[in-house]
Amino acid sequence: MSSGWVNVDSIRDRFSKAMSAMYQAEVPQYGTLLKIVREVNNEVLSQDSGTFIKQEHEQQVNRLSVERHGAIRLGTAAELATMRELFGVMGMHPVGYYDLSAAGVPVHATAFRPVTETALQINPFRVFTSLLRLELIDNEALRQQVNVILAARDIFTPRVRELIVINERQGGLNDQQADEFVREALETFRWHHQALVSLETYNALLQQHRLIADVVCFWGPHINHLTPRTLDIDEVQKRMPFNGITPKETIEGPPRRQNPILLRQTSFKALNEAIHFTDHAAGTHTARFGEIEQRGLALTRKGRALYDRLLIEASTTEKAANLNHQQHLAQIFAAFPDDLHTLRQQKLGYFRYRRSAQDSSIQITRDNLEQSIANGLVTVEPIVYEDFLPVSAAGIFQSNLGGDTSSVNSGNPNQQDFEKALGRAVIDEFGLYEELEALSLAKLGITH
Ligand code: OOG
Ligand code: NI
Repeated sequence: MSSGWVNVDSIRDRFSKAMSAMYQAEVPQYGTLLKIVREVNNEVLSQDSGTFIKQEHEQQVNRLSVERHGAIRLGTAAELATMRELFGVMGMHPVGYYDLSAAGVPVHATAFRPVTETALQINPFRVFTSLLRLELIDNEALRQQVNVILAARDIFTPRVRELIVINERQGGLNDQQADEFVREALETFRWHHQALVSLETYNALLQQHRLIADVVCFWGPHINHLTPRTLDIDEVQKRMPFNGITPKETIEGPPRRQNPILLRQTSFKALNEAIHFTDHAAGTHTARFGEIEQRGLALTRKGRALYDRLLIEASTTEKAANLNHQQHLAQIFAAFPDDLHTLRQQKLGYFRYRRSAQDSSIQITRDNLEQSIANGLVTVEPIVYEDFLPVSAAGIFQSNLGGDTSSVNSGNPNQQDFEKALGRAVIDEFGLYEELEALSLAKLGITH
């Protein structure tokens, strides 16, 4: 007998869909972007039937149609701790630590996301969640002012706080409570035309750092973008201008490859939106934008080290047009093997192993695994990267913050502080991919 509580994956699915509907209504360009992504994905899927492996084609196409990530920026440790509980109700857990201070953005972050294979398949909704690091701002008076402003706001509705407690006590939510939870949780992510401060304070904070103004001056951490996943990011980037959307110049991440790795991303510029300030002055604020992503193979630590090294090698201070940038990247990334066999042999990425439909009487062992792959008894498929990239994330931040980096120190990670604010340690992403790979081998009967 099931407990009568709604499955957490279903709550996340409802939430992610409600969020997408809200963002489409608030930011019409996001709806246009969804349309282009759907078109391009359908074209890729119809041209290349091998895009996803056959056994799971339907499931994966379904996952693709609901897949998106979002981002929010929080002001205080207490906000982050409650956010952890809120996402926890939906089966989203903090994975990874991202330090963006190196790129001049005074935040550190984690990604709340589902972690099991089944949960990811149902709806992989993730939220990149940053916490402002006031200690990196070299202005004591400003820090105090910000603390006072932030202490006076509550970004959560009283009812969502109650539902978090009810969920904890009951061990779940019933159908009606789940719907109510989704409605109430959504309030935290909504856009507010009404600021928390006067225009004068807003301008003062803006001058210190655009990011601080965005985090501090509003009633809540408005979702600042939602990002659908495309199977061909270069094609979507090309089509954006024909649909009235201006993308940022370069695509972040690795170059286009035969076998995509990690994550490629591009965004379009934020909207300029009318704001009412507490002194009744009218002004505008630029915060919300759109983004697309293409996901590829999850890399092992060794693969990731190679990626990081090549990325540094490719970095220049010159701003290049996307085409030149991509050509330059491609040259340097020629050093990164681009066939699945080599990627696997050199242990650069994680893979999922399965028995194919053929003769099932043969026992598969560690010793005959390669042979079984060679003769088609076992199929191998890349495990998709479910996380983010700090350098790319910094590029996305800067594309809509205007690259204002003046008042910030150089790179300065502090995972311990972040975890103290969060109230737990973040989950190590590599461990999760290792588990997925090991699980697939265990299903074949290979357990060590
Ligand atoms: C978050 C930027 C990072 C990504 O996809 O890398 C991000 C932000 O601008 O708040 O969303
Ligand atoms: Ni993003």
